[in-house]
Amino acid sequence: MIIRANGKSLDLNQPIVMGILNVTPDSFSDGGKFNEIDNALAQVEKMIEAGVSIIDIGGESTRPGAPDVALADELQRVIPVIKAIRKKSDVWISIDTSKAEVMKQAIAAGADIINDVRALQEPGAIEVAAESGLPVCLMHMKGQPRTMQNAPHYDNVIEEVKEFLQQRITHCEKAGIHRDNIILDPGFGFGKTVEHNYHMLANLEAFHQLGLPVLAGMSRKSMLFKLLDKTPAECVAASVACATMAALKGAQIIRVHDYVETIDALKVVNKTNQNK
Ligand code: 7PJ
Repeated sequence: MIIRANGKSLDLNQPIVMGILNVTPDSFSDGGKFNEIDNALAQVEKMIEAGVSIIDIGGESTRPGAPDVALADELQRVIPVIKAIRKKSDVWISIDTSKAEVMKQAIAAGADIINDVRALQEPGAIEVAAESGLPVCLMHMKGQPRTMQNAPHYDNVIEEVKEFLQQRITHCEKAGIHRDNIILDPGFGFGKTVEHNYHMLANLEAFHQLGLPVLAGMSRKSMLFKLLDKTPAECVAASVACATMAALKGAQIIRVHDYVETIDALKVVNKTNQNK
């Protein structure tokens, strides 16, 4: 499998790393300040050097319990950063947003992938994505971030997530998004208990039945820090274990905070796979 955007192509025949860029503004700013942009550029340079394939930039916290973020705030956090990266590098950039206007401005600033935890269900999003011709990542979420962890229930989490993703694929294709431009994500931690998350990881192969690339994001999430009774930052080794398992189960894109450690682990996975 291969994805293409803006004259570039990305080979998905070996698992690649999507590195999470932290652009949360400091407490005295709404984002876009010089020192914040400088810090983002320094992080990106290190990520590229280490072998990260995609830089994921998000200005909306979708962590459990997080409040909604206003459009103006989200724009101010991400657009100057995307512009600054694009001035220096043609690295793949994904924009982690659900808002059509953020997508539009991010694309104009040089983003390559639309990564939407709401799977293009917000007003105007599917149209912007279709118009752009860019790859999109459709993620499953049950509920909304503020309340999604309040006793989520499924009769069969794998089947229900697959069913949702299949419906979104159909909607996207009807809206003019080419099937080759769709990436799927079961949405670890988004309206799922610890048990649901491990059931999805244990059965990750099931999502490949939809015939599209799979993205997995488990880095520092509650399925790890609740299990281990640690803080998210203490879950580096556990996050790498998840990335390794996801790669062994065929996930094409792994979204992580700890890119140095994850890239080492994936090199070992790839070397092993080449010796089958
Ligand atoms: C994900 C994401 C994920 C995709 C976040 C966090 C929450 N996008 N954005 N998949 N998670 N595609 O990193 O803890 O799992 S934000």
